Amino acid sequence: MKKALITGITGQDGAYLAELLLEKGYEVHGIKRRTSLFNTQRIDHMYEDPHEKDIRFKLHYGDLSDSTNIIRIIQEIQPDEIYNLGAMSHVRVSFEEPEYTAQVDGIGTLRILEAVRLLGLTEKTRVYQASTSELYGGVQGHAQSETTPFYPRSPYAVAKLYGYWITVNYREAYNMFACNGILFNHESPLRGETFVTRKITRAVARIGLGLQDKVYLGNLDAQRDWGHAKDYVEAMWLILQQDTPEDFVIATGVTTSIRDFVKLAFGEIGVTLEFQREGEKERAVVAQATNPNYPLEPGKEVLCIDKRYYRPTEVDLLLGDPTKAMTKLGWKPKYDLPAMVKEMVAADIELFQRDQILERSGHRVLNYYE
Ligand code: NDP
Ligand code: GDR
Repeated sequence: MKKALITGITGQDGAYLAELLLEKGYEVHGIKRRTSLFNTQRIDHMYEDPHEKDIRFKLHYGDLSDSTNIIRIIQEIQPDEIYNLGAMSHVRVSFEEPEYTAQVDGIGTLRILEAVRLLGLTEKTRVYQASTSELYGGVQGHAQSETTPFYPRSPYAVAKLYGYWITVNYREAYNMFACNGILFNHESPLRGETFVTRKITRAVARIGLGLQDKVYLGNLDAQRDWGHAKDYVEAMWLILQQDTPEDFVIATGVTTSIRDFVKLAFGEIGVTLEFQREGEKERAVVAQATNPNYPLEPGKEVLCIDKRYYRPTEVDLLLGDPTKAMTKLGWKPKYDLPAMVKEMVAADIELFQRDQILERSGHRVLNYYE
């Protein structure tokens, strides 16, 4: 039985990847951080009582900022594959926590690679590094591929640039099977609530159900190449199953603005929007609402801009060229954007219908607008 270790197992990708590897018969180990409240909601359905025998899903306390802990865990597990998904993954927050981001996203990657080397596992253990389209940042004007030069535009992207190159360096210096997946944005109902897609689908559900008045967003002109996390974790696994270690861009090859994502998401509850601009200010109001379950009044303001969500340096457009992955890995996404938006809005409606019931029976339901 193959053993895999996943850092970031409590995150969106960690949860989908753990599911995939369990399905494939792996013993799955994950590193979770100690938090004052439980942080395992995304993986609770896979939980197995550690007191039982022969369990295939095991969690270990750990943190990418602590090398001794990383070395101990890797020594204990002797994994065949490590997926380094743990990161401070929010681009805007990285401007507020630049040093921590560098520690975890940059040096954290080194800690994993160096642990494998020190423990004499370079021939046994394959390493996947979660690299990102943010590496391209300021490179605009054409589809970004494995040969496009990088131009990071945030502390997050600069930290990930180190992670990318240290992975390439360990591959070349020590002949390790260490690979970068340069993944473009990927989303799902498990996406963190403060990333723009999930923030929008949550808001659509809540506004439709009468639980929220409007949503505040930042730059609506940015364009992203959005795929589904379920498709993308499959690519991670494929990257580590090849005969030779290589880096791959994983993307859909289609880019969409935030504004168009908003329109698609509101479309899911039968609401058409009119975007209005007055000088620098932009807002969106309901033009038409056709679904009687979500009876929003025409003219109701549902979206405003808050400059707080702008970034000191923005990445205006990301568009990936997944030709290499499609040809060499045989990878092909199953979801397109409309199908993914449909799934995300439906999941948030289900989630907030539960909140509606709780609210109606007198419970206070928390809402985060960030
Ligand atoms: P999430 O933010 O959902 O998950 C991040 C994970 O990292 C969580 O499990 C988090 O733990 C963990 N983590 C954070 N800090 C530390 C730390 N100091 N030590 C150990 N673990 C830590 O991210 P995604 O699942 O979306 O992304 C997975 C990886 O892929 C990340 O590295 C991200 O940067 C990268 N990536 C993501 C893309 C995307 O579009 N989703 C695109 C390209 C790359 P906790 O739950 O406790 O917070
Ligand atoms: P990104 O994702 O920065 O691409 O990083 P995010 O969803 O945060 O932003 C995408 C774009 O939307 C614009 N935007 C807003 N963003 C947020 N979060 N909140 C808002 O209110 C808002 N309004 C507009 C942003 O300016 C940006 O242009 C994600 C993360 O998963 C990274 O870890 C990963 O590496 C990259 O994708 C690929």
